[in-house]
Amino acid sequence: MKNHEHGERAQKKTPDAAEAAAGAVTKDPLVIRHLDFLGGMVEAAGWRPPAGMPEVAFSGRSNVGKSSLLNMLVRRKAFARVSKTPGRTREINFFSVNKSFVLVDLPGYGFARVSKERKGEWGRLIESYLRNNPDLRGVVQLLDARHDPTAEDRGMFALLGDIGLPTLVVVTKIDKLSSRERAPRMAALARASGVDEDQMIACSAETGEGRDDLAASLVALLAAPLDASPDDE
Ligand SMILES: Nc1nc2c(ncn2[C@@H]2O[C@H](COP(=O)(O)OP(=O)(O)OP(=O)(O)O)[C@@H](O)[C@H]2O)c(=O)[nH]1
Ligand SMILES: [Mg+2]
Repeated sequence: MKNHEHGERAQKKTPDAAEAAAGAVTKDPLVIRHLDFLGGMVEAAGWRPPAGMPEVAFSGRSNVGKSSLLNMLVRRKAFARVSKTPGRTREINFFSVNKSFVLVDLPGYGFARVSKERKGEWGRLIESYLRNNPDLRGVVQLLDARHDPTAEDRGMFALLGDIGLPTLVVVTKIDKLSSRERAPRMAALARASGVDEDQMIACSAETGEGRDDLAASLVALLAAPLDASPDDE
């Protein structure tokens, strides 16, 4: 939790509904005004939306809760599809928000019942999307609160580090842990994935926990100046 100085102005605890709806005094770091499904990318050289808007991609194991997290973030029940069948999201899906940036739902990896060949295709699709993408500002990597990072999760962290992409870690399904289990699990996940604990955000698509923290971190990521190291070009 960050503590900002708010000066003398007392924060209203319960903004009235009409004002909040009008966006007048809302503290929502990301008010959703417009949403658009732009389309899906199915192969490395295939269709993708026209370049130009900054993108943030959501990555993680199949069933970790990517689509649910996206829905929570944009406050829609069924915007990104949620499935009870792991491995359902097979393409890279692009959603524009407020006509100003793009959220990207990557296909989940690590689904056991998928052939080696199919896994190879997904790996190539994801890697080719992540590399050499000047619009990509960062990646939100999801980890399930109940499970240790898998070899594929570690592979993804290594790839993100190699490309040099800013990475936020979201711990999903936090509602599945008791309050007593939380702190040690968060510490263990931070250690196992090699990130600082305060770079991690605990979220629940069930309760809505973490939504505003995630929204604020995304807004900050999108606003961050692009790294313009001279040896890049
Ligand atoms: N309790 C709980 N269940 C969740 C949460 N987030 C997702 N789920 C459930 O987990 C399952 C998978 O969620 P999805 O959002 O489809 O996961 P995904 O990562 O998009 O999966 P793929 O598209 O297959 O890669 C669904 O049954 C969701 O209802 C959460 O925060 N809490
Ligand atoms: Mg999905």
